[in-house]
Amino acid sequence: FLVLILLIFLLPMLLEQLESHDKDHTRNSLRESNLVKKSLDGAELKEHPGKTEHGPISYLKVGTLGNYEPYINPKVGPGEEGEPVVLSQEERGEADRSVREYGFNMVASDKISMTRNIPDTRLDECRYWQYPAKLPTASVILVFHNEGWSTLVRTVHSVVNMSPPQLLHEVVMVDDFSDKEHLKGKLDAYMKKHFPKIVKIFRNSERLGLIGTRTLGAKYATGDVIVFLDAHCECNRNWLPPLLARIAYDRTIMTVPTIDGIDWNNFQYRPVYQGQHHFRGIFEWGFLYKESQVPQRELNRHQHHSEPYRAPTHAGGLFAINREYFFELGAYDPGLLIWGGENFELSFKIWQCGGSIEWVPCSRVGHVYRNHMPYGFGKVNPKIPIILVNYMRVVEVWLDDEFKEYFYTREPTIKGYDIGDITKQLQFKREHKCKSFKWFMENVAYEVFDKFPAPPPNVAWGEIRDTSGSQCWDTRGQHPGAGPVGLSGCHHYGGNQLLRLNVKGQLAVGERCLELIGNKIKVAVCQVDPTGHWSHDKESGIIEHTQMGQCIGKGSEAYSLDLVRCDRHDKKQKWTFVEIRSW
Ligand code: LR7
Ligand code: MN
Repeated sequence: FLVLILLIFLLPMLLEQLESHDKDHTRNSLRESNLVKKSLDGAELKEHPGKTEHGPISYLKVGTLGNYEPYINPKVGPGEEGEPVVLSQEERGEADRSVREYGFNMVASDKISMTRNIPDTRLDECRYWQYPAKLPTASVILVFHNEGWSTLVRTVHSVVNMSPPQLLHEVVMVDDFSDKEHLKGKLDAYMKKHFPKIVKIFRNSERLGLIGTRTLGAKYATGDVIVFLDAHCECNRNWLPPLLARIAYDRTIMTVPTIDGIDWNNFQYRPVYQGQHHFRGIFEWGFLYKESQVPQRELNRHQHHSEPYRAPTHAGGLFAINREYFFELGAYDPGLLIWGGENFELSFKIWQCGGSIEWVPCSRVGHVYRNHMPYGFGKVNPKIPIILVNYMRVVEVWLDDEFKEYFYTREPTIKGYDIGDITKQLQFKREHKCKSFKWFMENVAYEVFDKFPAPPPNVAWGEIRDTSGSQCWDTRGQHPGAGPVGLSGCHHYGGNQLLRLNVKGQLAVGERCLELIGNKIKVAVCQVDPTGHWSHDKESGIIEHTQMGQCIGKGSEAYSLDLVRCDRHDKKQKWTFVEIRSW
């Protein structure tokens, strides 16, 4: 009887083995697109015999197709199959509190199994790719600062469950000086119990920020490839081999998975996109990260829709890179602080110094986008956002002079700021004979100018103050098309009160422009052809909408701005641009 039971259990695996020998010869070299032409019915792949009740994964389909397809038992429970979690009315209060503390709803997350199933969001094609059985090993690095318990722990489970064991060298967790109790002894004990061999925990003795902590994690790691993930991710089917395969082919390729969304409130797992169009990472001239459809010029290089494609940059958090290559590049610039801009630094460095970045459609990982950022950055100079300082370091090292100006036109307040020593970075660039930013723009990021043309030089910028000097134009954080721009007390911090008028007559705030809609000034998406209708007369102070032949004056209602008949002597129409450089 026992033998019979055993046989029932083992039979599928034996069959699998036979099948794998049979199909081995179809494995192509990596150099060519290695999609299996022989039709393998999708259903055949999905249908696994031998369901067991022993947890989510009953057996692993490794080596057969070179496509790691863990058999996943269907489960029922909150959040299973990536469905949204529904909370009761009584749970709302605690849920809201957790959102304030973590930027996501931990009450919802806590209800979900650590090993929940998520939908396979890959393109159908992805199931037919062959990956070599021998690939470099991966150290998955998770840095974290005051993360919630279940989101962090679920990330670890999902990495371990969804990675072929022979390829997952270790999971390196680096605690960036968290002060939450659950991230101390409890975390150590949990990992020791569940993943005694594979998970290693390190702790910073001071807050280094995510950038410095990632570099440290890379130093602790001993696998061939380092794979960074945020500490609130869920890996999807066969996420790892496609990332490693390209690095195995060329160690100077950095690979980026396709990032699906996980809702911060109900933890629903949503594919970022499905079907026809691929997207890739670009930027505008203030270095806000953007994604846009992959241009035809890149698509022309490919045979198959699900092939990895080149991208100028990436969001920052989730990527794989050969560990030694990462250090040959000097890791991240150690002068970058806490958060932001590191994605551009690494991307420009890689591309300009001979490497490349590829986005991999067949590798999918879910990321919980926060509702808000729950942690502070500390104070370097309270008046200057750390991110701007980081951007400026990247700009000063990697951009050519003409492109640097685009950045300073867009972010005039930072120009001239002392960003510290960048001689090491510049020396690296020289010694490695890295290519110019112009080369990068022409050969890699060539669609950027179509979307974000060079910003015309500013004729005036700063706060726009009234005659009393205490009231300033303020977008009040309005989104395009929403409520009107008005006045509020001048705060001298820039942000929503920092306006720029350029030679083309555009009046801009950050990446947005101000347009007259009806008779109100509203925030709008800037036109790609950078022309506008605004002018400012320094002497009289009038701001005119030249097309309408009318001016902007203090409105009838308090703190409002109205379109009025131009009068050079009207105090209500007298505006002064006051530049702010406050360090
Ligand atoms: O001081 C800190 N120390 C840390 O260790 C601050 C954060 N962290 C940890 C944190 O716990 C998390 O694990 O660093 C990781 C990233 O921080 P998040 O999740 O708060 O950042 P984010 O997802 O809002 O922001 C994106 O941009 C960052 C800064 O440039 C990083 O590159 C993030 O990794 C990046 N996230 C992604 O790319 C995920 C996908 C899409 C987006 C946006
Ligand atoms: Mn994140």
